[in-house]
Order: sequence, then C-alpha cells, then structure tokens
Amino acid sequence: MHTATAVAHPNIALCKYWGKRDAALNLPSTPSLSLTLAPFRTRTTVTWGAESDRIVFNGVENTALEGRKILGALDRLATLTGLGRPPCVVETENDFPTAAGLASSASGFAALVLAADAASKAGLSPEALAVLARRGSGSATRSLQGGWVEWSMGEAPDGSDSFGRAIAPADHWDVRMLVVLVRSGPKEIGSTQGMNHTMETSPYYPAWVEQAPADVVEARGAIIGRDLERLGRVTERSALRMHASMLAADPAVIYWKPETLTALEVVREARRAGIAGWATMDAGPNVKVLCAAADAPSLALRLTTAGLTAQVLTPGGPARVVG
Ligand code: 2P0
Repeated sequence: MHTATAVAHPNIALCKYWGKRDAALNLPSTPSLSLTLAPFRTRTTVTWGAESDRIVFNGVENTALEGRKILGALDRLATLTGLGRPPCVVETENDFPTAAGLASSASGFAALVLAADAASKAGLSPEALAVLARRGSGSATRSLQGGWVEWSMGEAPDGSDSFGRAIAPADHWDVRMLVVLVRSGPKEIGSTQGMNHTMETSPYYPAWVEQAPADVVEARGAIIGRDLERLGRVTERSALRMHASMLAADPAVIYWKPETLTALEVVREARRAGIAGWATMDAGPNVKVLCAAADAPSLALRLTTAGLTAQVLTPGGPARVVG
C-alpha cells in the first residue's frame, strides 16, 4: 500500500474548448489556451492498495459519475503500466465551488493523475500524464502546467500529441483574474453534455470550430508580447462566440443568469471609462474578468457597487506532488 498527495490549480480558458472531434479519446475540435490560477486548488490523496475502491469527494463518499470517471482514470494508468490495479482510495477536496463552471474537473483530474502516478510508482512521462488527464476531463491537461498553457488539437490518431503545453510560466506576466461568483451550486447541464448537444444541434457550431484556431494564434502572440488589450479582446470574443454556438442549439444551452449580464455590463462600462478588463464565461453563470494587476481594485469596486462579489486570482504554478 502506497499513498501520495498532489495539488493542482484550476485554469480558465482564454480561448475556449467546446466540442470533441473524438469522444472516446476525448480529443478536442479546436485548440484552446488558458491561464492557471492561484490560490484556488484541488488537493487529492490516492492510496494505491486498499480493501476496496472508495472515492471521497469533499468529505462525502461518491458513487456517482464523478467517482466512476476517477476510477476510469486509475484503470487507464494501470493499463499503461501493465501492472493491474489494486483497490484504491481517492480523497479529493476543492477549496472553491465544485462543478460550478470554475474548472474543478480541470484541477481535479490534474491532481488525480499526479497523485496516482506517485502512489502506484508508475513513473509515467509528463506527456503520458497529460494525455491521461485529458482522457479524464479535457481541460485537466491544461492544469498540469502553471501559467499560460496551450492545448493543441494534435494530429496523431491515438491522441498522443494532444495535451497542454506551457507557453510561458506564471511569473511571465503579472495579470489578475477576478472571479464574480454568481452561483456556487453545481451547473444544470454538465460541460460534456452541453458541448455534445451544441455539436449535434447548433447550426453555428461549424463556424465556432472554423474561427477558433486563429484566436489561439492571436492570443499566443499577445501573451508572448504582453499585450493585454490584444489578449483581452480575443478572450471576450472567444467566450461570447462559444456561448453564441450554445444559444443556437436546439433546445438552447443557456448557462447565464441575470447577474452574468450585469457583470458583463459592468466590465464593458468600465472599459468605456478607461479601466481595462475583459470578461469570460464558461459552462456556468459565473464571470471571470482578465485585467492588469493595477486595475483589479477599481474593477472589483465597480462589481461590488453593482451588488456582485469579486475575488482576485493570480497566475498559478504547475500541479505538483506534495507528499
Ligand atoms: C474550457 N470548458 O476550455 C471550456 C470552456 C467549459 C467551457 O473545458 O467533457 O470538464 O470532461 O472534456 O474539460 C469544461 O469541460 O469537459 C471546459 P470534458 P471539461 O475550459
């Protein structure tokens, strides 16, 4: 019996992942690009060799879909090593709302594969772990890396070259991401279901896929050149185009709540007043705002004045084994 613990930060996509070109391998229809964010984190302990399989999620035993997906990831790791898998205990906790569009599955599967690799003594390569994380939850392949991360679509039929790679470390650029928590409960439609439904029924989906690669090229250039205006424009545009594809699905996928639009309006109003921030929304109603470190306090004040809350996040480091 061996036990290991890993921590990982969530990431927020600046250029979004929305749709799969291969559901079995969990390969994306588009490249995506993200920023890993501290201090939010997932902490996961894996015991490799126990009496029976047990998943404890934020202190509560879990036998539902999340639990089965976690065991699926452990099975894949065991298959890669050829060693077979003993019963395992996985204890995982988030210090931020779970399944609320705050990328908890990203940090969750990133921490899981690192802890499982260490507990099983599998010694997989970083690339193999990044692919394993992707199989669990696409965005997780980005949370293994710190800072600015690009997840390429890859070309290999087996998906071995589709995983997150760091563009620049967390300390490359001292920006801020404000999190406007509109709802902390789990989302009504899971990401996988939402993206599959959009792919199947939205006439706007092909347009989303077609324009996404150019956005990633633009965002990468803006990050390397530390051009916040350029990055912010791509960020807000990517999110709105992703949501536009969902709005055109049949029936529509609408993750937004009234406060989502309030936050969006505050950010756009602030921009008109010369305080630069750009909004992005994921598979949930919460809003995240990319801005310069110096502008975070005034943007947060505008959001709270409008009756919203704002928490300030900073670029975070890579996922790591801590014990
Ligand atoms: C992203 N999202 O790029 C996008 C934007 C949500 C909206 O990645 O099906 O949990 O497990 O691969 O990674 C959330 O989807 O989906 C997500 P699966 P995942 O961050």
